[in-house]
Amino acid sequence: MRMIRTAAAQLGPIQWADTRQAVVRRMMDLMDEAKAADADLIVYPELALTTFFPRWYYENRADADEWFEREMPGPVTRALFERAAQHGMAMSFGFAELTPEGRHFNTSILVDRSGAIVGKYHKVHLPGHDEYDPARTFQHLEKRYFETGDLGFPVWRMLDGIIGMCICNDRRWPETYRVMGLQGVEMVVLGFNTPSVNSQKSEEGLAQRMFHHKLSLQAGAYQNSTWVIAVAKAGVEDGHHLMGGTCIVNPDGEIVAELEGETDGVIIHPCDLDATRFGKETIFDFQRHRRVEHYGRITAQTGVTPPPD
Ligand code: ING
Repeated sequence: MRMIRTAAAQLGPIQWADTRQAVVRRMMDLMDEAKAADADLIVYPELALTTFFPRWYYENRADADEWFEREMPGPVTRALFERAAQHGMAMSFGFAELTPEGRHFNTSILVDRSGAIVGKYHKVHLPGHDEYDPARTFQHLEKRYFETGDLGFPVWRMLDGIIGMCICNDRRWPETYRVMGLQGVEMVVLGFNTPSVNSQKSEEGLAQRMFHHKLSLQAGAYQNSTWVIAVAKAGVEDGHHLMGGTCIVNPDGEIVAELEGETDGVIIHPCDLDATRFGKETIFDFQRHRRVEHYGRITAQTGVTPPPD
């Protein structure tokens, strides 16, 4: 058995006015709670250090740079890395990254037990729009503030297994899991900030959102025989409601742990990486069963090409 005692550490709302220092203190409290339960790895949400600022429109995009981190660890987050190293706990969290070259990404990192950053991911599937859209009940401007991820979907050997990352909207796209599945991924960790209502379809509320969220996680886990750890930033941020749904999904696609509520909280589950073996060696033995000669459209075209009339 290759066991990773995994902590999914949900954050409740982060208001515009909340400082990064206050958020890091909350993250450290959750880390201490996870340590008390002997967790080996702690997973935090997407954009864990700030409010979900892409809901706000900035005429001048540079004005949104206040929400970005220019170094990681930086002056405020260093305490979190030090606490993780003290605990000997690996961690993953998301943040807005402004690189020295001036590039903007919705980023997540993978940090080993010594506090060293061993992996970085830049969000590929950016939902929403890049100009102000008056037709929407609220804005979702990730395409305005972030570039499309440029690192693909890498995986890393860590904690005696193969671990990959994705971020929020990525979880809705089967390609995300499959590209990592084709690298042998045994655990996918992800954070999300998901509005509880659809800004373009007001009748689509929380129940439907939660159904699609879990459907996406469970399918990705099952179809690639991998663990999936999904962690919410939840609750009402300056009047905007983000849904919860933090959960741990096993390689059979079953939700084995779920955190109720929309506040700071942590759930722990012993994830046996060897539980991925049966699926990878039987029904989803890609080498034996996949027929790539028929999959050309998946990478040859972006949009839909319907049949001739
Ligand atoms: N948030 C949402 C998500 O993918 C969204 C945006 C919600 C898109 C529901 C489509 C449907 O969970 C982020 N941050 O991607």
